[in-house]
This record gives sequence, structure tokens and C-alpha cells, in this order.
Amino acid sequence: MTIVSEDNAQTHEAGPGQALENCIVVGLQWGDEGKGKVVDMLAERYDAVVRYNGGANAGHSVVVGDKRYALHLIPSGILYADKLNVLGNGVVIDVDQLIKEIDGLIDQGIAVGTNLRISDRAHIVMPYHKAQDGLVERAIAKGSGEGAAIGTTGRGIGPCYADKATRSTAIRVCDLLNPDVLRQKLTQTLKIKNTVLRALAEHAGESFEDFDTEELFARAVKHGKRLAPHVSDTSELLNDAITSGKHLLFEGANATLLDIDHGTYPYVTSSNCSSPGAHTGTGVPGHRVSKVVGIVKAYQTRVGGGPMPTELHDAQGDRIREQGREYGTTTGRPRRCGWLDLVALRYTTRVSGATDIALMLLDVLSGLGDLKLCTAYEIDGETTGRFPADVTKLEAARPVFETLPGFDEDLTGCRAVEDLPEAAQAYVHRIEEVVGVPVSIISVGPARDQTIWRE
Ligand code: 2SA
Ligand code: MG
Repeated sequence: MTIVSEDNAQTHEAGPGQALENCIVVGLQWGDEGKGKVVDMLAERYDAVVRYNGGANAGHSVVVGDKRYALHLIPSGILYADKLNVLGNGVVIDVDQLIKEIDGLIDQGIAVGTNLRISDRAHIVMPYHKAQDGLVERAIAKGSGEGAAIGTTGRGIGPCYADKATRSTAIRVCDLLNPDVLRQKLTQTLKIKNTVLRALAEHAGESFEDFDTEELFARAVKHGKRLAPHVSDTSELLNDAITSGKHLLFEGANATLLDIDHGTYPYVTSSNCSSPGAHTGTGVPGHRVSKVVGIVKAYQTRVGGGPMPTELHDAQGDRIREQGREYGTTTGRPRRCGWLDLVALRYTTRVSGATDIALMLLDVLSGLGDLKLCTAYEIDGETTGRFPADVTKLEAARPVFETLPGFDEDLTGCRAVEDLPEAAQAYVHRIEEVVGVPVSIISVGPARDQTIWRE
């Protein structure tokens, strides 16, 4: 969640991007690290904010003055008058949700026109994807128990990416603009979808009504007309922008531990959330982007299923949840909370190639007593610093903690590292030492000015 001050045009004297480089902002845990605030602050210096992965399973609220904007798909750069906002080819687009966001912004006086560009190659989340998402989860839970389900956001993300990989059952943005192709694809796809979904519904003990081709076709054509003014070859647009000296900020949705390849598979989302996804997900090659700001919460949280070695099941965990207001923006689910996991962080820093860390929500740790940092795992009697691929090993992992003195002071007024209590400074230094990357931004509250820039 990002809370911005009333003065949305306020400038910052310091911070990453002094010598402006194209930059990826990416979560290094399981999401909800506070990317929204960092993107919002950095966006000011950039010409464009670019989404490269995921769909409406991401989200943050942006508060400007007395107005609140709930954004799931549109980058928060839309709140600045002069920024380009791009949904790259790697994003999966729920058009109803997107139109809702566009209309919501327009209603509140925000202009949405050529400042929003959508890749013609992005895939469309269809209503049957959302139906399938829920049905698969319920069918699995019914067969094998609640714990076996992934615990998805129900936004149709997995089924949409699955169809992208299947190819013959996928609809892209460019198809919405070509009614002949669209009709043929929808007819072919719905024959398969209705058969599969009916069987799934039967398995889950639910009733099912076929999706109607004509109805979905009419709806998709309408969507195509609505989106048409925003659609383009965004890879060309972005590469040309770089060539002409403009600077791009890539906004990763979800986070590195939820990456389909590098995350805690199968308890992941279905896109490449880690920073390399910015290249495939936009068509901007790696050598054109040199900075990666990894967003890290000062502790660990997770929503949905899957292993979380440092999870706290006690009053301490509840305390972190309440102090950090750890409830999901998209689904409102309470987040699982625990101590910062540096084994996982070393791994995600490597995979996403973070050049800097932004340490968020440090203020939340105040008054918790001694603080713990997980620096190794004990798995099957062996101590390791490696983050395992096998989810059963991660489930078996017992965290090896280092204990550091805590602090009781309120950090929300700190504006420089020297303002932080010694124990908080030591905590930050220890993270840098173990992970090997500088913590160049420290956040001590939701407001823009509650930020320490260390450059
Ligand atoms: P899905 O719906 O297929 O992507 O769900 C698969 C798993 O991924 C988890 N997941 C998330 N976990 C935390 N935050 C998420 N989104 C953030 C939000 C957005 C962000 O605020 O809602 O930080 O960018 C998110 N999206 C998916 C999900 O719980 C399943 O475990
Ligand atoms: Mg979030």
C-alpha cells in the first residue's frame, strides 16, 4: 500500500536514480513488500512506468490527498500527468477490471488517454479463466484437503498463463481487434473449456453452465473497441523511448519467491515475477536496464499456501500482523508473519540481481523485544545456507536464528540513518553483511517523507 502526501508533485533531493538508469523494482519475498511506495516515489524521476508480469492478482491503494485509488493493473505512474504507463506483453489483462480502473480514474479527474499503452501481444484473462481458477482449487481441496490447494487470488491468472503456453486456447489483445480471428478462436476454445470445466465442476460437486460463444464474442469485441486507442507494439515504443534518452521504471508485480521458475514451486504464481521477467515481459533486452531495486520487508510475510520456514504461530506473529496491518489488498486475507529470512533473501537477491535493497516497514519491529534473523536452515540434520528447490525440503527446514537486540523507539520520525536507534542500525547492517547488497532506502512509515535515502 502506498500513502502519498497531498503534494504529489513534491521533489526528492536524493535517492537512487541520481544518474538516472533504467530500473526494475522487484519484490524479493512473497509480495506486499511495499513496492507501491517505492515505485510511486521513484516514478517522479522516470518517463514511464512499465508492468511486465501478472495481472489483477497484484494491487495497491494509492492515496493522494483525500482520494483513494485502488489499482490492480494500471501502473501508479498514471497519477502523474506526464508519465507514460505501459502494460507489457507479459501481463495478463482482465479487461473488465482494466475498464473499471480506467473509469474510476477518469471519474476522479485523472486523464487516461495516450498515457496508457497496452501491448498488442498481452494475453486476455477471460471469464472462464476465473471460473477454472476457483474450480481447480476447490476440486483439489475436495480431493486432497485444504492444504493441497495453492490458495490463489481467484483472478484467473494460472489458467490464463496455462492457455498462453497451450497456444491453441489463448486470446491476445490483438485478437480483440480482429473479429474474424476472435470468433474462430473463441469457438474452438469454448468447446474445450466447457468440456473441461463441466468435468471439474462435477468433481468439485458443483453445478456448471456452459459459457456461451456469442455472448463472450460480443463482449470481447466491445472490449477491443474500448482498448483500441491504447494498444500498440509496446516493445517498439519502449526501445525507441530508451534510444531517445527517456528513462523507464519497470514495476514487478507479486515477487521473486512467487516466480513460476525461481519461486517456491508449486506455491507460486504463474508469471516470471523476478527481474529477468522484465525483459521477456516487455521486449526490452537486459543490457538496456542496469539498476534493480529489490524491495524487502523488515520481516517476512506470505499469503496463500506453501512453506515459510520463519513463520511465527504465536503472539509475536500476531503482534507483527497487527503492527504491520498485514492483511491483503487484493483479497483481504490475513498474512502469515514471521522473522526475516536471509537464506531466502540471499537467493532472491541473486536471482533478481538486486543492485540495491529498499528495506520497508522497519518501524513495525519497534517494541517486539529481541529481533531474530534467519541465517541458515537445518534440513534433515544438516545446516545449509542454500534455498532448496524441493518444497518438501523447505517444509522440513528449521530456521537457524541469530538474535539481535530490539528497540522500543518510534522510528516514524527518523529521516537519516543516524536518527535510528543503534539496535535498528545494527539490524540493517547485519542484513547488508549477510546479503552483500547495500540497503540504500529505508522506509519507516507509509508517507513519502517517512523515508531514509542513503546515497
Ligand atoms: P495466483 O492468484 O495464481 O497468482 O496465486 C498464486 C499464489 O501467489 C500468491 N499471490 C500473492 N501473494 C502476495 N501478494 C500478491 N499480490 C499483491 C497484493 C500485489 C503485489 O497486494 O495483492 O504485492 O504486487 C499475490 N498475488 C498472488 C497467492 O496468494 C498464491 O499463493
Ligand atoms: Mg500489495
